[in-house]
Amino acid sequence: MQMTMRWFGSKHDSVTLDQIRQVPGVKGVITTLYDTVPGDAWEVEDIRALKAEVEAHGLTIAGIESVNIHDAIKIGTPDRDKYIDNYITTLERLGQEGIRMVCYNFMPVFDWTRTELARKRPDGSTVLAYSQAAIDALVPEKMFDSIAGDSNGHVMPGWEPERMAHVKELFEMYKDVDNEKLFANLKYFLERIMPVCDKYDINMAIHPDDPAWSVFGLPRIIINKENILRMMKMVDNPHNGVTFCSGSYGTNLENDLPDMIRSLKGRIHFAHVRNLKFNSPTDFEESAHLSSDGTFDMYEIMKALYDIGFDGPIRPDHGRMIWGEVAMPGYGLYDRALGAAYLNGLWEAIEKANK
Ligand SMILES: [Mn+2]
Repeated sequence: MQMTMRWFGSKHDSVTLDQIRQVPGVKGVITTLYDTVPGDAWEVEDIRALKAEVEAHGLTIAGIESVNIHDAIKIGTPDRDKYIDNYITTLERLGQEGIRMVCYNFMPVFDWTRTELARKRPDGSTVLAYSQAAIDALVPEKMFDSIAGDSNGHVMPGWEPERMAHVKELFEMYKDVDNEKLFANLKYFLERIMPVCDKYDINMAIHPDDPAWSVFGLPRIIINKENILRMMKMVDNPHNGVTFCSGSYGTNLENDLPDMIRSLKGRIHFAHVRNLKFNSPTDFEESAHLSSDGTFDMYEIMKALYDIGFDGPIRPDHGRMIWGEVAMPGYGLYDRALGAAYLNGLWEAIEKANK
């Protein structure tokens, strides 16, 4: 595996490349062109400038998170091909710059959903949290305000104001899209992009839906083992793979994370590893990465990745906000650095125990 950290670009991130470079074992970043709009083709000069900036700081781009998918593609509207053509152009340009892993998601309207961005824990740290009861008491249009009002002035990934201004319209556009239709639209998209992925050896890594169940009645398909195996089989190409995100699949306690990892051998192209602490099956918060601070056995998760020969980029995921840091919720430097060090330690121990 290759340890990385997510970086949103110098215009948007409070964490610098120089800081990331000093985290032991981190040689690469996962980044994106944060100012692009879903559906547009990325400009060659912008990709080159991003790459040059990262490399000037002694790091490499280990992959892109994310190239977002235009709603027309997810809904399957008649003009979707235009947006898929643009997506293919972006992949081509990334491939030509040597970028081999692209993360994306296929969630309607909302990206990940949390009901609190700064829930206070007993030790004074704050974390992102989710409570189904809070969701049930909320109308979708209010969701954006609650996310935006709590984000320390940052635009949260997947919660861009331009899209969220049209939440009501988006809900209307998705009204005939059920799980089957969403699967069919995903298949259509994947079949069209696989040739360019084959040509440039680009691994597509779909991020799971978070939480792993329907929110506000919207369809959700990338939620469990059965569905991801279905997705692998419906476009059976090694470049059609997944981002294994323990914190997203883990929202559903029925998902056996190490078992899911083992069933995806050869198709996990990117890993997000973090822990959750459950207060009830429908109320959880993002804990420190350490096993004993949350609900998951992080050793078993890393061991499963080791056992399937995982060699792609991995990153610590959302961290707690600690030590007075002010940053994008989930994306401060300190707790993610602790997470990276811990995951590196687990990996070294697993590696040596297996020699
Ligand atoms: Mn994730």
